[in-house]
Amino acid sequence: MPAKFHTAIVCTIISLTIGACVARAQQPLAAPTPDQRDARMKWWREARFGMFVHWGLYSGLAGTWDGKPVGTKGGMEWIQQRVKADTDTYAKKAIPLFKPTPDFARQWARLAREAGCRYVVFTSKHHEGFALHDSKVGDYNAGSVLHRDLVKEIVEALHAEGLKVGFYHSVIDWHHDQYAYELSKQLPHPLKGQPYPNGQRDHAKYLDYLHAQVSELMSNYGPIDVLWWDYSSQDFQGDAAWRASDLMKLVRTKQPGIIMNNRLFRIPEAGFTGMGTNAISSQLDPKYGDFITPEQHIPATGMPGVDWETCMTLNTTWGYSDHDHAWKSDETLIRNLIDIASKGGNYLLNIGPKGDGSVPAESVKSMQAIGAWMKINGESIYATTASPFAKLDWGRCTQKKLDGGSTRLYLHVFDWPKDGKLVVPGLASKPVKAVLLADGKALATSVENGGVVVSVPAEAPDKIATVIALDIEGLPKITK
Ligand code: H79
Repeated sequence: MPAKFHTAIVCTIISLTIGACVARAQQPLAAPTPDQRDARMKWWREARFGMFVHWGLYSGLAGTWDGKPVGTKGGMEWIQQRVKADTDTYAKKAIPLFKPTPDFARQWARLAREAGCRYVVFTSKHHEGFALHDSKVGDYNAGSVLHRDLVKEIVEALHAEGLKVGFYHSVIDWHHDQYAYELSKQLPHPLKGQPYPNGQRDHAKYLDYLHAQVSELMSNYGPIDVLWWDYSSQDFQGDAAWRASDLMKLVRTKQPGIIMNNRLFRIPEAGFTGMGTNAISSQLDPKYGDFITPEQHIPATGMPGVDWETCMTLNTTWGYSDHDHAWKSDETLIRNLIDIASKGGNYLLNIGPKGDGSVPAESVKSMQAIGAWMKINGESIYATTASPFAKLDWGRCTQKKLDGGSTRLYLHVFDWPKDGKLVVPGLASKPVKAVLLADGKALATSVENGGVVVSVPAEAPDKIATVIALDIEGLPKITK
């Protein structure tokens, strides 16, 4: 073959290949079909209960700055912003206090499994900007500072306990010297209102860094199940703020099965009606994310057709504080989990480990109490769907379809009946059998005007929530 001709063919092949690559890179990822979405959401919809972990440099500071408590309430993961510290001052104080023990991750993983959580979402980077992985595109990360890859340690420990893994990743960044905080009036930054200390900033450079770190996180730790973005404001969101569509495309290309929340955006189509963390709308176009995230708040009703997850603290802070003692009771936590499941949502419950990675004793106790309840009653939570009843005076209900077309209703009783009769009002379906999950004993059922009645023991077997599994014929028929 003449050399010139050969070169021409090679050039054509190269340019066709490059052309195809460019064309592919510019194509938006095809929107998932409903079946594809159902397939990737399946495990998450069945899981119902996850553990959130907020852990970073703020954890060692523990809510104290210059020897004084910064407050007794509220998010101490925001301490850098609360005391208005620039990143160097903050890092100098915080880094010496961040001393992870060798086996901290195993403790988290065991606790999550013991609590009955099916997945764990932890902070790969919070607003402070310190990344827990060994990053090659910066020096403010665990690899550079501690010579450890904490993300790797955590992912391995979670997998060893059979848990699904999620990364919480903050797009807000109080460290990076090109993060142009003046572009948003609404998003927080410790230096807000002050001129940039290093002259003009080029936000595009920060975005390159953000995308590069996310690319590392999506490439180096095997399959990751959740990406939990945090967060956008109405005046700074989406493509303009984060090149969000490209970022989501990058993630999905590397992790085809991952699910992501909606917080790269803050528009009604993406599930937001305003800036409040409870300002949620029950609409979500999947191009903006897979689920919406009411924060510190349980919606009044379910949101059929929209996947949602309430995230909540055990006291009032996400990041560890020595000064926050406002712990929620076991009753509140267990009933919250039930309430959320009865509305078809997930509960992502937070622990804030200390600077050495150990979990506060109060949090261990609470998670274990939930675990003890779940051990007996877990089948009334996992893989259930929302209650068919609009309201039940004595508690909540979840349900599951059984083989053969019947339905199991899980009756979660908060207020035990005094007369030994639990009335399921308006239930017109024929009862088949009823069982107390606490001891597996069968309970008598009868049909009385206005509903099905289950005969129950005089005393509640569980003061917090006793569960009765009531099997009925067919799908639930409810008359009021
Ligand atoms: O990571 C956690 C919070 O730090 C983060 N999202 C959860 C999962 C978050 N960032 N901003 N917001 C939540 C909304 C703003 C909440 C605020 Fe506050 C209430 C800002 C000031 C009062 C909570 C308490 C954060 C700082 C103090």
